[in-house]
Amino acid sequence: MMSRALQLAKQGLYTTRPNPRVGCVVVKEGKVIGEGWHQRAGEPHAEVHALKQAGAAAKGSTVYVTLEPCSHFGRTPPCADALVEAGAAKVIIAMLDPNPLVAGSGKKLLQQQGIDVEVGLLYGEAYQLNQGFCQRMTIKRPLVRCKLAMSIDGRTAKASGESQWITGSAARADVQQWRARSCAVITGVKTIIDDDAALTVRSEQLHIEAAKACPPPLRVVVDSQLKIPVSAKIFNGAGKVLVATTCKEPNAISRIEKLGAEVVVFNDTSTTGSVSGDNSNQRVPLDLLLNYLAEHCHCNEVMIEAGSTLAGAFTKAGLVDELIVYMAPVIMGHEAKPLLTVFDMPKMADNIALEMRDVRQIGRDWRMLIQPINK
Ligand code: AOF
Ligand code: ZN
Repeated sequence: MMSRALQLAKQGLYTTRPNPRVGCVVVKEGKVIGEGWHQRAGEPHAEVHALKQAGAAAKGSTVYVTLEPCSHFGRTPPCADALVEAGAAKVIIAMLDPNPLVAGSGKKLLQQQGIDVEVGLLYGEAYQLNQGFCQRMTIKRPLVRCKLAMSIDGRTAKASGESQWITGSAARADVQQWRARSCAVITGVKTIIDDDAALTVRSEQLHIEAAKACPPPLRVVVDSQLKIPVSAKIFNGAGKVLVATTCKEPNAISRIEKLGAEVVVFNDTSTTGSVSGDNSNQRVPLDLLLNYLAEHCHCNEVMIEAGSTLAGAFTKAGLVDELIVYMAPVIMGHEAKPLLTVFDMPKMADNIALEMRDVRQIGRDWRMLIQPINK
């Protein structure tokens, strides 16, 4: 029953943000009498849909829900109250809600009303589905995926910056599904200058139907000197644009704001976990950028689609939760740029150890899902 609830929750993979994906199953005498999942922020929660389907029969039922029922008035009223009113006898919860507005109080409310509550069934699966939401709530950082494409000789762009295209159309369409589930896509100003990337979701390339309903992701450019050209394609596509900079020059800032983009000025901390986006000395602090995206933009999952310098800096700083590496059967040559530019690692002991989580062929390329160990 909890597997079914998780399956239902996954139907909201592309659309619930910034809310978590949640599924619910109402069971009576061994039979499913109601099912539901949270579809979109602002709309009813999973429990409400499932209880509605069950109707009066929900009295005395057992309810399986993938996240602790809420106890607060947000955009919608508390689900814990709805469960009490419906007369649920038992509620089985996969994981507690890390949202400080809930965090155990939904469970407590149910118990105070005499409902039998169990927590932890299929916890691992439930956590994985909402890892980004959980990280935003607990460490104020979204789940960070870094997408990279390389040749078999480990190169990601020619010395000139040219990189279109290394992978085939099937791999590039696969990237679109990852974009569609992301709250934000992050790049560097160098990629904007070299590729004029729009970083939008191309719905014609989405083969998963549900992904087509995704809200357009926020597009973020790391540009410490505000060198982004006003003619850049990114200013025209669907979705908001945020430019992260260390430049405080009012004219340079208003030039970008006039295009409808938000400019966020960070203090240059020049720590190792930061990068300019254009090889200059000024540095946008990447950890603070991620904090900003979590706290102010409610980003649960973000995807980095950048060149080797910015991708390397995020990785070296330990800010990447998952690398998505596409490897194309092509050789790009010694002069071409490496997959990741990471400095100051002279010894084997300096290596960043990773683990392979999944490898599969997508069209003519290979896709590897790689995670830091212990993540
Ligand atoms: C549930 N069931 O299906 C979901 C929950 O603004 P609201 O009212 O939509 O509340 C959003 C918060 O509710 C969200 O941050 C999370 O803590 C919880 N999500 N809770 O009982 C659901 N989606
Ligand atoms: Zn709720």
